[in-house]
Amino acid sequence: MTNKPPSSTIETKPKKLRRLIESAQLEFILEAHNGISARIVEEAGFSGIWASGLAISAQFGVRDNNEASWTQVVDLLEFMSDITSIPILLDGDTGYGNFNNMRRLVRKLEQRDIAGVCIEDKIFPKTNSFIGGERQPLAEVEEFCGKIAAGKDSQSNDDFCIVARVEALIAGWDIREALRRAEAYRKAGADAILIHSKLAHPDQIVEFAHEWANRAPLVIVPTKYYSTPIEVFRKVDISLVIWANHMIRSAIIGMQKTAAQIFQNQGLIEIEDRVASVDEIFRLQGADELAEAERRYFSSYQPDTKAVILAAARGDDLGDLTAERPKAMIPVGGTPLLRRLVDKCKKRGIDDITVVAGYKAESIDVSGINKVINTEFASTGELASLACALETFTDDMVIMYGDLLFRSYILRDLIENDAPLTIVVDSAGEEEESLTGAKDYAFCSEPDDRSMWGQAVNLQHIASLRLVNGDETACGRWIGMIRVKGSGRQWLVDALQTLQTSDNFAELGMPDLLNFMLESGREVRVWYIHGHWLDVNSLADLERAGNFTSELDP
Ligand code: SPV
Ligand code: MG
Repeated sequence: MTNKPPSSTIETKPKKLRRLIESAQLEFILEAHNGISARIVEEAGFSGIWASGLAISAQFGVRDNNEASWTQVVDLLEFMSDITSIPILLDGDTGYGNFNNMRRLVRKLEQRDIAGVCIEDKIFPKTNSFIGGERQPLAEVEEFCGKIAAGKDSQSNDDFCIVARVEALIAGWDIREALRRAEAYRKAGADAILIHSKLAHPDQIVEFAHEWANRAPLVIVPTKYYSTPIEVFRKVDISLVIWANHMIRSAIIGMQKTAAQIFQNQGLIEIEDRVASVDEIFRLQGADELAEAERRYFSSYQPDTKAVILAAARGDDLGDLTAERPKAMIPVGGTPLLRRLVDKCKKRGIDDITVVAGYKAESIDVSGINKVINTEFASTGELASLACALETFTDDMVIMYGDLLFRSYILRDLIENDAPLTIVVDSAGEEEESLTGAKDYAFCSEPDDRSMWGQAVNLQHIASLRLVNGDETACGRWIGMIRVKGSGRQWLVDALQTLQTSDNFAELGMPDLLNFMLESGREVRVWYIHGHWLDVNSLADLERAGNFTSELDP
């Protein structure tokens, strides 16, 4: 499905079918009746597909009497052909009419990249050969020869194959009549002869093949003489065996069992392990290829970013407001902070959101999240909460505090960063700052040069004081957002696991994690912003938050 070789090196489907039919060894093709069964046949290793009239009509739920129109059949074939690279030989019944209908059929099949068609010498509308075969009249030999010739004359690819199917033995005629017809059809241009028999043993086929003596490739359908060893067919130089209906028959048994069991049990527990997983369906449909293509072609594609939100803290400075809920659940402008945060994530295509809850975890009833709980929230800090989400870490995620309010572009721009670790630093001055609460000052390799977009700046450390050593000044505040990409995940996991073994792990916060990684030689990128966010640590912050939400983007 991906990375197609240059068209000049591809063997066409008609050529592949011709090779199968004309090869010196016995070949096999298997029935399929829709896109997914065709894919399964190819995956099993078959070199060709029989688009069976019986199976296709059955999957439509109609009889094998030309009840499905030929255009309905051709439409279905298109799905089968699109999802496979092996050739499809259509069971074209009688050609759906006279020579003229046959001409149009061949042209339409070639347009769908169908490799060949088999037509049988009966009268439209036909009946399946195993239903009262003797009562079915055969076509006039001359008329059928005209149909073959018309088909051959209208094909544009020389390799397109027309197989002429002799129904004389099915209709109760003898070998002589079958041979007479086969020879006429060969002379009319048929690429191969399908000789059909409904006996439980292969005697008619063997006798026919002896008499035929390889004048043209022979094709057989051993549905009724299924117990015949393959060697028998080889010995009489059969070219192609069609296993004509076994995919639809196995599907029917599978579906009947499943339906009965689910009906009886009124539940799925017994059936789950006996049916294909939905992931297997996605695989067969080629979901991976689409995901790849989206990355390549779809400009508004959002990568599979996930989010981890830390919301275990009560928010002690908020007094009674957090008596019954953590601060992440405090409403701002009528909507809890966490709801706003989750909505922001979803708006950016981040749907896989893990929230680490702790204090009053049960009050976090925001839909669209996976909740994990830090049961030790009362005696531990941010890193212990983050460690609770360790299992959910991926190569593409964002970690955030649960009390953040920010303009949407901040998250959008952060996600665009492909460095292993990127943090958002607000370079705005004191006027933008929270009035209380811990401030995580970021000391960076360069101050924010606001004239440059996306300058490469690294974090040097995070501290709770703006000034250190009397002269070193922070370049801004870390807002509590980290972007993790690719190897950044492993850096994070390694650091967390190492810190987990230290005695003071319970006291550690996110700045300690960042500083530890920096000390271990990891590079942490800085993405500067200038205002447009706040966090909620106090009643004063909450008041500002109320004002801020009215400025927020919709
Ligand atoms: C079919 O598969 O539809 C065939 C083969 O025509 S048989 O059913 O054996 O006639
Ligand atoms: Mg048929």
